[in-house]
Amino acid sequence: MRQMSPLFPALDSASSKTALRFGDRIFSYAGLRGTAGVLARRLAGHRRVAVWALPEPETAVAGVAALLAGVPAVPVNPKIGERELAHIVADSAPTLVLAPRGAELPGALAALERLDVDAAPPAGQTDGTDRADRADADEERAALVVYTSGTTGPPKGVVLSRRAIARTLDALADAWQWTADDVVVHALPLFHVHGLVLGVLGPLRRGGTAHHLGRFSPDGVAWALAGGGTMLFGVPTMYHRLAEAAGADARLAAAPAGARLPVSGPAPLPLPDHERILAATGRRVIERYGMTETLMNTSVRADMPPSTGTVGVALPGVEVRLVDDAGQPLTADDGETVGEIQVRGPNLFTEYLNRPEATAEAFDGDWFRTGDMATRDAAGRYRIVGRKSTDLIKSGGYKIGAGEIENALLAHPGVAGAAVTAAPDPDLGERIIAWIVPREAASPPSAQELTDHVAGQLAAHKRPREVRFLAALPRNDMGKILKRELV
Ligand code: MCA
Ligand code: AMP
Repeated sequence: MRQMSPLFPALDSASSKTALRFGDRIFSYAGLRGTAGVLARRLAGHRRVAVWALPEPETAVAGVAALLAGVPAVPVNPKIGERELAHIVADSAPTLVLAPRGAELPGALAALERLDVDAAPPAGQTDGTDRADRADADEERAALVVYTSGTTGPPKGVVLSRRAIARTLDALADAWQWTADDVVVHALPLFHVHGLVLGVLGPLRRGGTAHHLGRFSPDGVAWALAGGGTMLFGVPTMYHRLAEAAGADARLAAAPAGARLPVSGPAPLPLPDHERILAATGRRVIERYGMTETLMNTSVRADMPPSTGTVGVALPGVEVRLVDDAGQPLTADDGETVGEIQVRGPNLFTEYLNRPEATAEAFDGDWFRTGDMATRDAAGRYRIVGRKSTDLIKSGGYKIGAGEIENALLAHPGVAGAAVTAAPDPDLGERIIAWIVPREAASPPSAQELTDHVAGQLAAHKRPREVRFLAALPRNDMGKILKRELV
């Protein structure tokens, strides 16, 4: 067993410095240590805990408590649909659910033992003797199980170790010159790596501050950056909306001037948005590239020349290579030769929960196959040009498997055939399009009904934004749907 130093050394300091800020609710390091420490003691002995991941400080407290206790946490999207929730609960088999006091839970979670997360520790329960971290924590121990969409079937649980989290955050600290003085502003969902690991655990590991806005709005971002925010984390849709708003309102444009580093991922930020933000705010957005399975692989560094349009260079400790169709490493660094990105390093996940075959398939030896296609230039910078699979859709910064939506649509009684594709979208990056063959041509279900059906079964962000009806889907001789002919 390899032990590691505490994940959050600053918790030990028990200082009055602000660790977390959610709207008006502020937690100092001392307060967080007390609250999370009390909770951590009550998690002992649990196999895995589900966390009802509302964009509230209780989610951060629950996550920190689980890490302190060494019990893996499964963050759950609070807007999740029934079918997806049933899958996640059955697959991850949590023995407990953590939720803010008073929050209502859907059936599959309500059936579990529940522990309310209080914003403040009950009086008298913090004796100050809790260390901020278990001294015996094994760095390979699972810390989080984060569900991510594949191209087919239900989401897979990605098991992330304490080591992967610590190493990725430390590599980012190096690339972004991220310190205890930084205040990270964001409004990201807390059931994915971006919002939870980078946006909450990241500032806590540095001993800095996470400022969550609860909900994204250009005004909210401008206000938080004018009030001391130094870094901004967002998905491209958020930067697009900021660019639009800043163009129309000089006050908004001036606000981010104090923020030294706006960071974007996990989808490409179009050049016009880069340029509009630079022109309006004088700040250059940098991009980083990661995946749930790999955490962060590459980034534009704070100390390198402008590299707009690239996702920067390999992070310290991460090995990145491009391979050709035959899986042979490419040596070209001409900025033109395209290969699949494979990565190796301490940032990688441990396994897909309960899916040994899927885990094995994801690797070429100890290299993880990302499925992302890219070029590399002489400066070692990667430019992502697309994905290997057309069945992976990136909308609003969420990775969404076409197959999962098709299965949900096919479960609707009015649907005889379904195919899901993506179309470019100026706001969402890609927009989900459902192609439907109705069971009764004369009385097809309405587009709204199908949209609501998907949102109810899966999650609102997986709903089609457009529904198109057809008499038949184009198929090849093998019966496989020819999506190329649809788009
Ligand atoms: C609409 N809504 C519905 C329906 N239609 N609800 C039920 N049924 C319907 N038919 C509701 C939604 O629930 C939501 O409610 C509201 O309408 C808007 O929906 P949404 O699609 O969420 O809004 P949007 O405007 O399209 O969202 C844009 C967004 C969002 C804010 C940018 O896409 C977002 O938060 N993206 C972040 C994704 C992210 O963090 N990705 C990182 C994961 P309400 O009004 O209550 O909200 S990837 C990752 O972690 C990797 C490792 C990485 O590299 O970072
Ligand atoms: P997810 O597993 O949901 O975290 O999505 C990871 C995927 O997002 C990667 O495999 C890439 O396809 C994509 N991605 C992440 N960051 C970027 C970026 N900066 N530019 C383009 N694509 C990105």
